[in-house]
Amino acid sequence: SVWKSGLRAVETEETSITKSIVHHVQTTIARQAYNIDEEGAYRAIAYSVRDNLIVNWNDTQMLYTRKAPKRAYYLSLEFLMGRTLDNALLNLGLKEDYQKAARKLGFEDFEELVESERDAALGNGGLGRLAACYIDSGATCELPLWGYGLRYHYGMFWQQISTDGSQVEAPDPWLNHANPWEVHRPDVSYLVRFYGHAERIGDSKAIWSGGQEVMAVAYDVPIPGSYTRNTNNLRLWDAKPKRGFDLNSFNAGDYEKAVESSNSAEALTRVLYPNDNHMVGKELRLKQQYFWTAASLADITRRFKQLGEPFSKFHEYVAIQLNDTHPTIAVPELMRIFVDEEDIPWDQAWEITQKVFGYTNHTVLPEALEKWPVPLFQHLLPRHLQIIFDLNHSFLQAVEKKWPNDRDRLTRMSLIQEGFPQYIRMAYLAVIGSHKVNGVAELHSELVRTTIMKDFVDFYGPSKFGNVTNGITPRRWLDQCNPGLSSLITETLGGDKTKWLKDLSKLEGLLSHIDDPAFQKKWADVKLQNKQRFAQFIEQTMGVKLNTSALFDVQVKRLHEYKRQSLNILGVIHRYLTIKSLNAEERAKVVPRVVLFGGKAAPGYYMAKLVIRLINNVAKVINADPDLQGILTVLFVPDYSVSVAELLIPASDISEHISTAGTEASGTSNMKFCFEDLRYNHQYHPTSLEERSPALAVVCKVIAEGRFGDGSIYEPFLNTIRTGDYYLVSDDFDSYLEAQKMVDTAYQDKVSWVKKSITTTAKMGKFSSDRAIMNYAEEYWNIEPVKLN
Ligand code: 26W
Repeated sequence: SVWKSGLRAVETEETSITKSIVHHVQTTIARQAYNIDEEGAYRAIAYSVRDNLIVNWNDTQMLYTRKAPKRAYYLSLEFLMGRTLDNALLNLGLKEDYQKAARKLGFEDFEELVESERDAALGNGGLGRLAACYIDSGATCELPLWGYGLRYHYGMFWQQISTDGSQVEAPDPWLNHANPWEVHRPDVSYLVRFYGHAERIGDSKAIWSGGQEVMAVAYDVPIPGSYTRNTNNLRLWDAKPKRGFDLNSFNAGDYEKAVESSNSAEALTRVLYPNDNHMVGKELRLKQQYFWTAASLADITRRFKQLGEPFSKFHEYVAIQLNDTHPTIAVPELMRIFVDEEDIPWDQAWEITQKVFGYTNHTVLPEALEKWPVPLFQHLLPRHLQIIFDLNHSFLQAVEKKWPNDRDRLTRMSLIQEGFPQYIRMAYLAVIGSHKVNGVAELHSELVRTTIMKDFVDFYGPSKFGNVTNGITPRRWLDQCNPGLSSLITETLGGDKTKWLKDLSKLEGLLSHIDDPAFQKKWADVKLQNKQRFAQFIEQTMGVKLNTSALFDVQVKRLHEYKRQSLNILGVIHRYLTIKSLNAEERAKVVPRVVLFGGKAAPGYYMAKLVIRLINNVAKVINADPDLQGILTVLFVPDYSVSVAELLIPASDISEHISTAGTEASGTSNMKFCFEDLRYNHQYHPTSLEERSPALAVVCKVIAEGRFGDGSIYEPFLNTIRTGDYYLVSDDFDSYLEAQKMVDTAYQDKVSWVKKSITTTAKMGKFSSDRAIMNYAEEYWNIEPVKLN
């Protein structure tokens, strides 16, 4: 087979793979090989694969230590990894061998074993999944790149749908099952301080003492590259009380209080905050941010010190990327380490700090921009507040020098938003602390430059503000989740999968086959098989049968008003009413559709949850109506996750990206579907709904009248459209329906549809996260590949 020779694995030969699995059955999970269920088999296989990863991980880290190249660190509060086994096997090129070994042990259906793994759902949506794609690409491109995050004991909540159609949240205790993919490192630990007091000594230094200390302990997750031995590290921090429990309280005879204090330390990494694109100012969230950032910087500086180089060279060995503003406290924290702990003069410390950090902005929505109240900072991080005020002072002096007597500008640009209380603007702190700021798509980066950061572009000049268009990993999102398409591509492009999988621009080679009817047929067959695979999953989990010759129309993403799932479901109701008004003969001509929704709403987001409820109740009515059988089916797929996406996306014909113009920073699932955005120009009309869109007025009336259950439930939602209509649903409704008609027409021409599909895939090369990560490496981090042989 393709690529065994490069692997200095513990066991690679088929017989030794079997041996290694049996070994883990008998020792690691302590069972008998003849008496093992699927979950046990999965775990034994996982431990066997992990042995290979760890050998490669060790060799990679030794190489990095020996060569001492500049390294980059990706600080992200979220890593939405999904499952690991299948991905690791494919990256190692060992999937077939393990499949055979599993068969020998009596497990015929390998996919079933793979599916007994739980998702690592340590992220909300786009930002977290992007981080996961980027560390895959970092390893594949052989870059010395580590991720730093938090080891949440509860990942993204489990979404259930109650009988009335509403979202109900349940916890996701994913670590209750053993996690073979992490390595606990009790020897890698740091104390992180909170509260206490900061006492200035001299004009820039201070001593911060007292308060609470919490222990950060490392858990390492090996990240294998694809068809390379390079294996990088994702280091996740877990919180532990400084000593098992508070000894003072214990000695004072207060056992309960002692245990309580240990509880409060562990609460730090208890749960992922389930808010996406919406800032909620919880103290515990700020504690998470500082805990993770401080531990990561302590680890990074300790590694730097082992090089024996002076701190004046820190930025020649270290680049740190801030994934949104969540880790921005790293800026004053690095200053604190330099100035207070390493005795570096303030100005020099600031120069180095700015060279180290880069900041990526992922949203321009005002409600998502992080601002923390000054009193909270004063209480929790008194030394950092001093540093921020000092930085702000000299920054505003520089602004004043450039634009004398421009008070408005000073107010606008200050790190501190005035008021009662004052707030710290984290995005501004990230900008002044970084050498480079970027948005995540051309249009988004332009909006960053011309709107939220305009004053800063004027101050620093435009070269500080760049763009890195997001990307997705073709390993997970093509090869792994769509094996049928992957094989077809490989056979069409000359038989070596690694060629296109590691250089996605090679997909353009498909275009020369686009007129070949045999190729078109195979392409369409793959889609049909993917629809059948998905339909089977839906029948098993939801008991609904899907018409696999229908057009599969998908909108999967977090529920948010700006993303306008509302526009979609209102359009579905319009379609339903239209079909109902047709006679049988006309109905037979309608292009059949399966409309699929998926996504979670933040638990406190009332309007988003109301839209979920509406979608489910519309689905109930439509799916139960015999007139619509096989013509229109609507489903809300519960608990949308990475693993559900892997089944659903390959089955789709179109994907809807219908957010209000300028609100979606990039979108990355659009790349997974390879279908274009539908974007329009909007205008605000202060006129009645009937005037703006008679068609929408009818739809709203039907909802209000109770066609989908008690209409009064939906009044608050209907009112957002009738009055104000901030998200311009009524402005776009008619042209949205027009676009949907065009889709129906286009779908009827099967050959041209398949050709569109082939073209879309062929031109996806740019959207590989390999291209994106190399862009960061070259233009933002100045790091180079270090290949392990
Ligand atoms: C503080 C609360 C909070 C939490 C998460 C604010 C903002 C966020 C994220 C930055 C939101 C997010 O995931 N943004 C998405 O980032 C993706 C990756 O760049 C983009 O593709 C999406 O368009 C953007 O919404």
